[in-house]
Amino acid sequence: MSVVGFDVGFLNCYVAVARAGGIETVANEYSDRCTPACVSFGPRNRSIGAAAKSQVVTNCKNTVQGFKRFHGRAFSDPYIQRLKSSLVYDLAQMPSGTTGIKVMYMEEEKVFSIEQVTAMLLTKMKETAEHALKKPVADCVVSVPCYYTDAERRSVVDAAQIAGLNCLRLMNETTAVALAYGIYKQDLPAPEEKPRIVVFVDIGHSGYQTSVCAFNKGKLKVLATACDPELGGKDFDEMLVRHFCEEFGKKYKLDVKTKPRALVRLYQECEKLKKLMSANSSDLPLNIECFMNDIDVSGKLNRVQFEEMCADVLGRVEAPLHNLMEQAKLKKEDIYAVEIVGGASRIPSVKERISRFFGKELSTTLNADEAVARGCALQCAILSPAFKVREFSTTDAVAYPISLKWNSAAEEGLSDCEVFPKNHAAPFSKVLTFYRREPFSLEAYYNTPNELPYPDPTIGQFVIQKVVPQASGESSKVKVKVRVNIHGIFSVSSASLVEVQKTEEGEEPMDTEQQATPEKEEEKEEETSPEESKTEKKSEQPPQAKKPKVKTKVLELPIENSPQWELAVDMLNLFVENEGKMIMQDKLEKERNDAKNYVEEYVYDMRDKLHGRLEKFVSEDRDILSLQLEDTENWLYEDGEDQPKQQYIDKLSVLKKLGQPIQERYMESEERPRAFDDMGKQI
Ligand code: ATP
Ligand code: K
Ligand code: MG
Repeated sequence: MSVVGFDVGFLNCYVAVARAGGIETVANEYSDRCTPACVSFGPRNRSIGAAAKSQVVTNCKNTVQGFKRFHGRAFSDPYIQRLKSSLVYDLAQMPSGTTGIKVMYMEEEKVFSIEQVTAMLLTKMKETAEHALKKPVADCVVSVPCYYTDAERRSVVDAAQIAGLNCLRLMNETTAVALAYGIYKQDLPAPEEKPRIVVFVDIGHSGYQTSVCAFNKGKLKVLATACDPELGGKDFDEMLVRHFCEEFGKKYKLDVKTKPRALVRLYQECEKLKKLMSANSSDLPLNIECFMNDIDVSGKLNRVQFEEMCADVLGRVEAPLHNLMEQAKLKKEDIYAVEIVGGASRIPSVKERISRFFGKELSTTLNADEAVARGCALQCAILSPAFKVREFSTTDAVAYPISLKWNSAAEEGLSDCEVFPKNHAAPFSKVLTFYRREPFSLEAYYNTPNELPYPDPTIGQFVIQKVVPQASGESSKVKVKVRVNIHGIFSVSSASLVEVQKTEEGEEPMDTEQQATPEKEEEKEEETSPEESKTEKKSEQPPQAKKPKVKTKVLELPIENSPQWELAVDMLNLFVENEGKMIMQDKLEKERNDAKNYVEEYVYDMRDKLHGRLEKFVSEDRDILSLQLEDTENWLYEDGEDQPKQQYIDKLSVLKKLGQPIQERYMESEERPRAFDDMGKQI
């Protein structure tokens, strides 16, 4: 059992693990706790994370970044089509209609689904966790933005599965932050007291998320969320890039947009400049050597100018805050604290606006970069039976209201019903009762299309199969359980038909309600009958002297599930298999490179020693070895540049065979005086 939290950011990813000492954010192989959300494809292998980031400029067409927003989206989505033109790498349509990424990998053109690309990133993060914990990792909690829809969430769950992970919960990023805040607080109000109300703000690279939560001892409840999925650090970078493109156009007559490499470099430099600007208000330089057409470029900017050019972006900071307070029906005086996290929350003018809105100082008690990952690891620890952690229950909120529509048996038309209003507690199950004679279908959809980041509000189709009338010919009572599960995903989780049987007088009726499937501890359940008023009333028993007792039997009904943009099982299995192959390929390539490096190291090391401490111990074999070393060096730069691993192993053993006797002679002479010393002591 592993306890791991993954913050899969748009730009930066973090891995937190639970160990005996508590929750810890762990570093990758470069001793960096931040792993860039970047995957690069090469002729022999993939590079992921920091190694990929270093290829953003040199291998720009095959290095993918910023793919978090492609989850659960059709390729034809206008949003994707708009983005496509601004990307350095290529997008393509998957056979299912979703978005894929087109790159050259292993010297072939390949299209990878977004689930595969995120799985690659998760593979890297999994390795980082495994390295830290020194054991295999499977169980984990993965973060997603709180504004993610069902299709996006399902896509991330699939990505985790492709990477061989068992995602115990997809956790909303702001909720993870709230958990990281609340679990250590010793002074929360008692359960029956008025809760402590805290606002959380996370501004990352791509998105702006806010939530307001109620805390009592041992629990937190998300009251409302409000977001701008398109406001983050990247929008500030965009403004800077636009500014310098214009300036360099005038000053140097360069059309930057025509050269992807130059553009990528400009983005990098602008991001650096933006960060520097958070700490300095004076003029700051931006210099890039050999930027385009061998021209060095330079410019400068100060914070006042920066804020001026970002006025529109900054103007969007307040709207979600208004929205949040309105939904929660709270006044500013009700807010105990405003906690901010996310890289872009460091921009002074962003902080200023949030602070002004609430009329209070902002709190930065949480680690702005690591809070999400830490919250996820805490949640994983709570869910894991193997780990003892303080009890803390987290109730999340439904982001978009969910409705069902169906063909009404009674009215010969479409009926609908909102099953989960906005901000309804989640996870949560509801049992709906229908009266039917035949199979019927339910369509789930988001009923506020304007709020969605999508053109299509469909969640999915669910067909309740094998429904038959009662023996008497009347409609059967069908109980349908719908739920928003622990990942925040809607589903029709079960359906059953209640069969009524008349029985002998005196026999005890069976208690059918007991057969309802037990729910998880945290999941609440509610029973409603959306059709009650519209459908036939339950047949009333005629007044009789002797009432026959009624026995009921519950039959489970099969459900055909077709969630929107679901990855087909055979595709998922294929992706799992392919990820395994690519991991193996990367491993083999690493071993091959290591073998080559060992040869190279031996050549340089031995040559040094032949002129140093080994000099006295070489005889006629010196020339042979020297010659071999030189030959090998030349070979490494020519034919030996790119050979199978075994070739390098063979080369190394040839060299070692020559070097070994010399080294032995040296060792012997080193040992000899020591041996005499030891004898001396013994006497
Ligand atoms: P998202 O949450 O949208 O998925 P993310 O989690 O990858 O994205 P973060 O790591 O929270 O994003 O933030 C990255 C952003 O914060 C980048 O735009 C980065 O330039 C910006 N940033 C980081 N430090 C500073 C700073 N000191 N001043 C200004 N911006 C900063
Ligand atoms: K992050
Ligand atoms: Mg983030």
